[in-house]
Amino acid sequence: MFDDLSPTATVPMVDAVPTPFALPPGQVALIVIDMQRDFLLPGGFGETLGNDVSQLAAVIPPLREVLAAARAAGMLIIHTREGHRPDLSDLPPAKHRRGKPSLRIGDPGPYGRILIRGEYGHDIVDELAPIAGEIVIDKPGKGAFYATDLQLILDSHDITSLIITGVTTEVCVHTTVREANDRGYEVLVPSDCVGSYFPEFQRIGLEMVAAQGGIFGWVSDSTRLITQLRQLAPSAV
Ligand code: C5J
Repeated sequence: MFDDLSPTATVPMVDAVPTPFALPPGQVALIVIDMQRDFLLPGGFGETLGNDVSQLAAVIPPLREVLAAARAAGMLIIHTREGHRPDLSDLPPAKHRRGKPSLRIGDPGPYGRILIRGEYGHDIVDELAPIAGEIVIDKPGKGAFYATDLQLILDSHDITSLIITGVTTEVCVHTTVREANDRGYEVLVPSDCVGSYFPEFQRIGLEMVAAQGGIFGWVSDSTRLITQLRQLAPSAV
């Protein structure tokens, strides 16, 4: 599946499909999409909708390792959380009407009001909690660029390439990958660091990213990515 390649001295190259993916030093950011308790925890909102949350929980260990390697490399790290203001003033009626009538955004859920900022369920799981210096973007939509200052933050840091991780593969990850691609960013998706409640959506979602010569971006995995992230760490120079 992956091409053999020789890393260059200055720009680590991640073994990926359809071609190796460059990690230009200082120009890559790690984006962690919506690793929130509402989506991931047993007994949470995701599970109450009938989803198998173990499919998403499997993302946590490899993503934790990628996060640690990105931190060691001094990379810009951005976490997102999908959610809305307590008064629902940023919730379009069309989005509010979606889902089961008994469990809509803003309703009381197992971990507080569903997808409402400030509630326990809206926050990021403990294993991947942001640390000081990392950016947290609260987004009202599926894409991380929509109605947020993500583009401004990336421009301010001279970022050209993104490693996009998180959940769910076919919804918020895919929307963000597509938004980023249209804005001219090169995007890598590590396959085991994104997750879907539906195995077929996971497989097809990843295939869609790298299809047609990388129509939306590149796909690799955490092991291959971490090997090259280590080349970026100050101690490796
Ligand atoms: C969904 C997301 N699935 N973060 N949100 O509604 O993918």
